[in-house]
Amino acid sequence: MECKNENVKSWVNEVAKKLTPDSIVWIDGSESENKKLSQGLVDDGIFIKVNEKEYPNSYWCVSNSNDVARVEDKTFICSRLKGDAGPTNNWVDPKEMYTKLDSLMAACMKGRKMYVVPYLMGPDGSPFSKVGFELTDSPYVVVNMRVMARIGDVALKNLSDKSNDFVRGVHSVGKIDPANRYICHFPEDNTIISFNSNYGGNALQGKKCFALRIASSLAKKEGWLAEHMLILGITNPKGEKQYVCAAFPSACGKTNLAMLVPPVEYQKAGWKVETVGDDIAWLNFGDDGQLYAINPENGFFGVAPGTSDATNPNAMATLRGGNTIFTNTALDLDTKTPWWKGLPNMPKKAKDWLNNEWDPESGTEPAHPNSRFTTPAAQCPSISSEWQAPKGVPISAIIFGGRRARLAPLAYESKNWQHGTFIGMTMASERTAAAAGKVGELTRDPMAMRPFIGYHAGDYFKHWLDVGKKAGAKLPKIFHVNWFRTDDDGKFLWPGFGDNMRVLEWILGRVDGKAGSIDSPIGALPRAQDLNLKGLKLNDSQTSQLLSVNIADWIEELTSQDEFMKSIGDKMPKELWDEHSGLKERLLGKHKAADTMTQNAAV
Ligand code: GTP
Ligand code: SPV
Ligand code: MN
Repeated sequence: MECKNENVKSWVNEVAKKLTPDSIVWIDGSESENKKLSQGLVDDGIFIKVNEKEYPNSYWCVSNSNDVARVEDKTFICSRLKGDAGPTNNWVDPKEMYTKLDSLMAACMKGRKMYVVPYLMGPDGSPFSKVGFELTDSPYVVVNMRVMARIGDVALKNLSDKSNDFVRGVHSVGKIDPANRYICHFPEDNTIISFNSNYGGNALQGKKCFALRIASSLAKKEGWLAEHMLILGITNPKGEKQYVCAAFPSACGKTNLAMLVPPVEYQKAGWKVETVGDDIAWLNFGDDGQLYAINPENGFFGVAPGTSDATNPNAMATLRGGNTIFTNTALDLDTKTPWWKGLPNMPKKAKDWLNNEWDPESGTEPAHPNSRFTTPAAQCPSISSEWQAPKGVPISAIIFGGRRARLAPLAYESKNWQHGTFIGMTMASERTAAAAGKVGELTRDPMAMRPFIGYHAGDYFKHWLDVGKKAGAKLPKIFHVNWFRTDDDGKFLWPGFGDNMRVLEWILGRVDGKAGSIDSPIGALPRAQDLNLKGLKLNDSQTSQLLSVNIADWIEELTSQDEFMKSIGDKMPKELWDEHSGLKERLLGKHKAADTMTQNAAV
């Protein structure tokens, strides 16, 4: 299908004039085109075809060793006013950034092809879907985009000939030079330019650049939400189906929760879990006042380490379905299969993610902690029949959560939308390998969106509050969970993965008004008797640690919350300061009243 949109064509020519590729290749998204591109990557020694029996039509590759994760310090929101980017974003004046990039990128595609990738974020024909174009010199990006977004003709079909309503994206791998790496967003021009990275969220522009940063800014203007959330459907034994969204920071369990396999007793009782999305949700109000979520993506760009038949069999089955790209895992040279920690059968002979021969005796990890698989969502055995529903799925609950070794209990419920917004805004989590930086360090990560809010964070919080004030809105209940609380030896207290179903059951029980709870200063907590813990090897002390609120720790937390809220400045909404004061009062009241420092919900 030929692109007839003059706005697109003239822009493509303009970019080509500056970047001077040898040729321009329009991507149609076809099978044969994909075969050719993948074979080209094999011929260039970039892709290795893996074992056809284990993973049909799948490839293994490594990135440059300096290019293994998102780079938040090289990510910019270039709005005209600095105040519109706010304190959580790096900002450069758009004129200055365009000039800088023009000079850095001049003729950068010389000797290369420029691929024009038309892509659609969201289901074909959905009123909420949006079109983007990524002009890239990376065939790796093209074949990954084909899995992660709906590319080629389907995108052109969703753009009318005269429309100017599309995201303009330019990407060049340059020389993969970290010193001149730039991931730039121009929200006022619906434009993305990324340079000198070929990895994940830096290079696959549909994902974090468009579907979160640019989309969050559009969502603010248009009255909807673009969020770093999985979408999940749960059917109870009565056959009633409900959907929930959950926002966890990068590498904190979204893909795993989205593909949850309920414990056997739950399956026998008739519970069923289905996947709608594993990373991003676009939420729009329906005519009935409910929030409906679509998954703008078409595939999963999932964390490999820790993924196995024991933890996430649905992800493993998706990979075995083939058509998968493995980036920065190890490669078992005897079996020609990708390998990472968590999989059985440690290789005897393997290449590591640096493309070197790996010595199994060395004690080193052969896969990078942020190694990933790119795999089609449609192949997932748990994919919901509604995953491409044009109007989305109605959301009954929103769950926030992070990695907190000590502070946050297994689960708690907010009092209302405003309090829930406060709980999301005050989220914090220990840093993972998904972004450059020190792993393990506690970082404040409001709504799991700190790296992805495309405008002023204070305005973003206000937008959340405004969504809650919409006339006639039937809002989902808001919860917080923490799968990552540890004991004194640093071991996870909660078994996690499939057993997270037990917490989901409590959450749905709260939505239906059937499950019990006890009030605490931070929200309503499940008591041991409110959760189905049958079959778990948890002793009373472990259960009480999981379900308790340590008042002294929470009083300490107030200081860090306060610092973060102040860092947002005058735009931090007053309602959220009121919530903060309310929490403080409740905690200090408890502190005085209690004989013990710990409010133990388990007893
Ligand atoms: P991004 O793709 O970066 O946004 O990550 P994500 O939020 O989808 O995280 P993912 O589900 O890929 O999980 C990241 C890591 O956390 C993996 O190594 C998982 O094995 C581990 N993990 C996921 N769920 C749980 C859980 O319930 N308990 C424990 N202990 N670990 C978990
Ligand atoms: C994340 O970091 O949240 C991811 C991976 O989902 S990336 O696409 O690299 O952003
Ligand atoms: Mn993510």
